[in-house]
Amino acid sequence: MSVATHTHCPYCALQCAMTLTPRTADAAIDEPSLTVTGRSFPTNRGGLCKKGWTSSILLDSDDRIRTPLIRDAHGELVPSEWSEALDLLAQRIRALQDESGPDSIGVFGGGGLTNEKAYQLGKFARIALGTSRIDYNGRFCMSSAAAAANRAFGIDRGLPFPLTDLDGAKTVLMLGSNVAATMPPFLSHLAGVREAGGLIVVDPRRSATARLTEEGQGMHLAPAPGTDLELLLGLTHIVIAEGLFDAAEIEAHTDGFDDLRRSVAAWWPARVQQLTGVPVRVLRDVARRLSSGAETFILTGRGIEQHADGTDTATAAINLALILGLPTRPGSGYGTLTGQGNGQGGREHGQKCDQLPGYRKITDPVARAHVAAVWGVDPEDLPGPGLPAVQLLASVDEPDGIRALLVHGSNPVISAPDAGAVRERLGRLELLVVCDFFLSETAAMADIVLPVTQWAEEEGTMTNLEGRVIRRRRATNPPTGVRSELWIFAELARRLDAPGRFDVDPALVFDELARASAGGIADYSGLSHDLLDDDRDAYWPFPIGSEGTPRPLLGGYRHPDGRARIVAVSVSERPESAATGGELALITGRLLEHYQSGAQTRRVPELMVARSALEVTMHPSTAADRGLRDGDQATLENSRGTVTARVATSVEIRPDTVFLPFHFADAHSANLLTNDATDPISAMPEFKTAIVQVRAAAAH
Ligand SMILES: Nc1nc2c(c(=O)[nH]1)N[C@H]1C(S)=C(S)[C@@H](COP(=O)(O)OP(=O)(O)OC[C@H]3O[C@@H](n4cnc5c(=O)[nH]c(N)nc54)[C@H](O)[C@@H]3O)O[C@H]1N2
Ligand SMILES: Nc1nc2c(c(=O)[nH]1)N[C@H]1C(S)=C(S)[C@@H](COP(=O)(O)OP(=O)(O)OC[C@H]3O[C@@H](n4cnc5c(=O)[nH]c(N)nc54)[C@H](O)[C@@H]3O)O[C@H]1N2
Ligand code: SF4
Ligand SMILES: [Mo]
Repeated sequence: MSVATHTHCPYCALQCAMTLTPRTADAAIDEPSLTVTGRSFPTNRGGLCKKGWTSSILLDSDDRIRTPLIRDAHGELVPSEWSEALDLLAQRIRALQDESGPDSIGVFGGGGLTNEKAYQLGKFARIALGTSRIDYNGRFCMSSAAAAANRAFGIDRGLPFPLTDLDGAKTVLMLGSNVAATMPPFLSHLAGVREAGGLIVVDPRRSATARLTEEGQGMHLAPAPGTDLELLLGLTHIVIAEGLFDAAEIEAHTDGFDDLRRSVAAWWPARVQQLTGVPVRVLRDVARRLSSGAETFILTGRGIEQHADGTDTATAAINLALILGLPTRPGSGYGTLTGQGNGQGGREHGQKCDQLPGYRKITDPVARAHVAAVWGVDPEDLPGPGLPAVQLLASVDEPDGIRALLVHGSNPVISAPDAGAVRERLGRLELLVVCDFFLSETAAMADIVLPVTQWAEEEGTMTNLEGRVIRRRRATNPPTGVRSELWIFAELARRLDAPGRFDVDPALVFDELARASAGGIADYSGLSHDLLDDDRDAYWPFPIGSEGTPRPLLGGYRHPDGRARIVAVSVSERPESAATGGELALITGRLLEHYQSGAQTRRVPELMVARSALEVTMHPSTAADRGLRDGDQATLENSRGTVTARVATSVEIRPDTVFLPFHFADAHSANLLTNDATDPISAMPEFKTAIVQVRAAAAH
């Protein structure tokens, strides 16, 4: 292939548009075989971050797995033929299921899979394996925001408006999101609000995004970690007490305001200041600014969502937006910033344990009948709801739990909470199968590893953070020995005598997905690969004959009665209580240079030069109290694990808080310290705050 290919970045949900061009004949031999250039598109406006620029390097990486690997009698992973690996896998699945039933096999998917792969994985689990035990890493990512949006609006489309709507904003409240590091080209959409002095960032750290509020461009609020719910209840209290809400909108389009009013009555500003550390004056300024009537957005990120009360915190943000009338006001809005490349599509097509394609509920008889008809099976044969991610992984230890796990697009040994326990559990599985391009830390533990195609080697679709469905295009041939996941599903389905079709051509799988989604909340039935090939603005819902829906809430909320639900929420006890005796709150998050578990970006030399080792950010006074200085090695410890990191002192973090990114492995893995307590509604784990002791590392 010699022509330029228009596609999108393999990493995050901004899905920046890029062009891939084959290396010219006179290029240096160490140049990647495909050159990346940014492409003009409404979301990224030609911009890319470092990860995007360097993404094509991994296509040529020497680290790629090029044959299936099977663990031999000596415990070594050895290369095998595809037929041998697939025969063995099918035979072991059958044996386990004969003994312990279909639910003995678990499936763990990912929000980076294309819509086609995510759909086919859900179908494969339900009708080829017949298991209910499927969930995915989006549980760690978007589940709290999704649960809150479904409950309030009757639809979970992360941003229910195009990103370009933000360009005209006068006020943007960003809660727990650090887009300057996590989606750099996004910043072009914040230029207007910064100019207007209205960017308000809520983060216990002075993050790169919080710094954008300097020089009169906005405000940075640094509440104590995990007190965002208190903060939001306090802001809502002020809006109600000062009569700043939109009474007509509340009356016309929402239910539940009276409960909300009662529930925030006791959240006086002084009390909120005491709990969060945010001054009353600032709380009042923010509440008034949000109520000014100008173009205003409330946006949430993982900082407020990845908590054991994440759904309620996201709900509190939505309630505030609802009483200000933002979601239905053109030029204003509420949204959550979806993270993974296909974090939006990945949560619509059936990877979730309680879900069928089209964002349908697996417990709904009508949904079951519709999807079963598309799949050519009896609705009675579809399993019921399974277990969400943390509980799915924990079930390894239960009598009727999973005995095998198939992993597609995740590296849970690094990215799951309480990762030490997760590693032990995966070690106790009788069969661990990982599909990946690289021997990730999870793949390295597997009994069978199957090498799959990377983004530029396959066709497909992704749904970006705006709910816009875009085309991923093949720009190069995969290395010999590597297969597509769709092919793997088809081959295994055949060996397992599965009913229904398992197409290998992504365009055909998309057509089936479209039919399965028809009439569902996330309706893709009017779309096809052909139709998407001209880069049209295809926002779902996109039923047959429609032009798509860029702003699904402007026509009314999506509950059957067209009204939004204001759900009064209250503060519950934190899984780990306030720091005493020198304990500190550990918050976790991301660095610009690395992506997620780092399985990909730790293999990019340029990114490793920039960031190769784990650093713990702490206040100079916190460091000094422990006899630590910049550059020293520190040990972070709690009942779950121990991590070592280089100390980076910074006045840009609260003295009671330390920060770790979660991209690194072994003794540098932040998740050795995190808590797997989960949100009762979304099953989101408490990634963002854990309690740790910090001391100088023993000298070697
Ligand atoms: N470079 C890079 N970009 C990415 C990714 C990546 O791994 N690397 N991953 C992608 C994915 S999947 C996702 S989900 C998104 C995530 O994107 P973001 O949500 O922007 O990322 P995080 O760094 O996880 O969290 C954001 C901020 O939350 C803050 N925070 C921590 N605890 C709290 C708290 O209790 N309250 C508040 N208010 N803030 C808190 C952290 O200090 C951090 O600055 O990024 C996407 N983009
Ligand atoms: N402490 C802490 N932990 C966190 C978070 C946090 O903020 N703090 N954030 C959480 C969040 S938001 C997320 S999204 C998770 C993400 O964490 P993970 O689920 O571990 O995500 P990745 O590192 O992207 O793992 C993807 C793996 O799949 C491979 N892969 C990529 N594309 C494909 C594909 O198409 N098919 C297959 N088979 N493999 C593929 C990659 O090579 C990589 O090994 O981490 C969560 N963990
Ligand atoms: S912001 Fe996200 S989509 Fe854009 S280049 Fe960076 S990683 Fe890729
Ligand atoms: Mo995520």
